Amino acid sequence: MLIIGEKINSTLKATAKAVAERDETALVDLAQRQVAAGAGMLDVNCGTVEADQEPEVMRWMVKLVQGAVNTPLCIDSANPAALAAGLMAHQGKAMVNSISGESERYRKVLPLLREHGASVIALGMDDQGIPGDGEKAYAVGAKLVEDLVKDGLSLEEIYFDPLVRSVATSPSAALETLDLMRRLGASFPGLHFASGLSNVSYGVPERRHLNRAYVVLSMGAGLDAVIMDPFDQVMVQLILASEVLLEKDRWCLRYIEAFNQGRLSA
Ligand code: THG
Repeated sequence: MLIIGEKINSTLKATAKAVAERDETALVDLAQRQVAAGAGMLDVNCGTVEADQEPEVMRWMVKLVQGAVNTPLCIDSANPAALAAGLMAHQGKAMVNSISGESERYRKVLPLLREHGASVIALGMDDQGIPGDGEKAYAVGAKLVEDLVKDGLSLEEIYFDPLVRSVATSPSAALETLDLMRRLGASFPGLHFASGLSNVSYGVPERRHLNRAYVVLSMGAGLDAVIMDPFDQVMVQLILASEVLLEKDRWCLRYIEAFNQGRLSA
């Protein structure tokens, strides 16, 4: 499971402050602590700065974070110019968050992926928005994956995000997402799946329990990347345990490594 740490995102108040003040110490600390907590990749998003400054701030953040940790970055922006600046500054194979089946987004992001050899999170939506029913969601997802492969990406470079809705307003939302991942995974062997957790539990108290159960169930359906708070060590422990049970961590090697680092207690 690829844990993509979500904390270097200026929608978070503390991160917005660090970005606004160009506080390198605070951002380096956030990067290093997320990696120590189990993140294998870090999302970098500075979407709250002025649009005309976003490319320059993204370039600065990518260089700063890559100078502090060895993990690759997930360059996250709604602004293609900021994605381009981040990719230009990035060393090694980056991930882009995100492309989708929306025609303008697709047209603007695809060339960046090809130029920089980046992998990508592909959001399961198109010009009609997020599909409302399972059949439509499969059709939109399959078309997006087929288009990306036709346009030169390999299945291994695509992380499909099924965009789970909240169970508070859609009781079948989690089940539909699991079904979508199973179906797309069967149709496209090698395709990866990524998900954020901010939506599934929206509007429900003590969200962390739902988020943790959702990740475990999703791993059973093929989820292999998650954008999450790595400081939720219970979540990290459940992920490590699920990898053993799903034979993704044969002989418990990573589980025991985490134990030896003292990361399985408490
Ligand atoms: N899929 C993809 N990208 C995504 C998401 C996704 N990017 C955004 C989001 N979902 C993942 N990133 C975050 C970053 C921070 C928080 C949640 C998700 C967060 N928010 C606080 C909270 O929920 O309590 C509120 C802000 C604050 O504390 O200041 O922690 O699904 N492809």
